[in-house]
Amino acid sequence: MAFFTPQSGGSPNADEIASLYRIILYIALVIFVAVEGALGYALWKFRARKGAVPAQIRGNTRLEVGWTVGAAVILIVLAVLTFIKLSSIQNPTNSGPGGALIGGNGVLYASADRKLPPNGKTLKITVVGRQYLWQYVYPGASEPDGLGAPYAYEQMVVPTETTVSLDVVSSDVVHSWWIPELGGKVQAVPGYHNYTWFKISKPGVYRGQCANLCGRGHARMIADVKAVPPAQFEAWLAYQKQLITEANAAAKEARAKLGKQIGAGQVENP
Ligand SMILES: [Cu+2]
Repeated sequence: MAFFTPQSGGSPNADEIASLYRIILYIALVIFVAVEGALGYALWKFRARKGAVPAQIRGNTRLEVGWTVGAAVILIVLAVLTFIKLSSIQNPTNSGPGGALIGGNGVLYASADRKLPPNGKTLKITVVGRQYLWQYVYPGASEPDGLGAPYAYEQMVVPTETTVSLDVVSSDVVHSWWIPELGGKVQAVPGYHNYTWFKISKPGVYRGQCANLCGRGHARMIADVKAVPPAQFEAWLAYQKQLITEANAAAKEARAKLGKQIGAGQVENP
């Protein structure tokens, strides 16, 4: 049945989407079989026979009221089920007991601008879509204006058992963030912030790609989320910070060198 249903297994919201899909699929299957069965039976039972004159029926109020009310009841049931499931799809749950240290290590952040789990703590990552690459900006900026934050491209590394909330934005055109096993698509629209979340219990790599045709390089705009134990995540994040610090130092040195060579801002006469 997995072929007919959405991918799931990576995060609770994706599992809820898949189970809602299944409930609707099974109800629809029962209706489909009943309707097609009745149609087939009527075709066979009342097929044309020589000399037979079919019954001439003009309407059946009870039957017509019956299938109108029946269809309405089915729709109401589906709508109620959907709204019941919707909250567990949209609202994040708390991090698990084995998640990245609950309070104290500086990677869990409260936030006022998105849906939060009951305890208010999530690891907040900004997902920036651009032609043709996904960038992930982590908390931990070294400067107040947000500069110096650790970041990564294409592969997002996250701690297991930790509620991760994503702030999805775009720096050029509309892209769509989608890792099927971790939940539904989220559009990255210039000038807007869209939010989603996931919580991965099994370490591993969850693959996806941009799901919105965004230009010539769209097919190459792949993404994956690598879930690792929290300790490994901390080490990875520290290493990213170190790389940025080193690159900044090297850039400063190179600038100083260039400045000495021809004198800063000077241009030779033609
Ligand atoms: Cu794209």
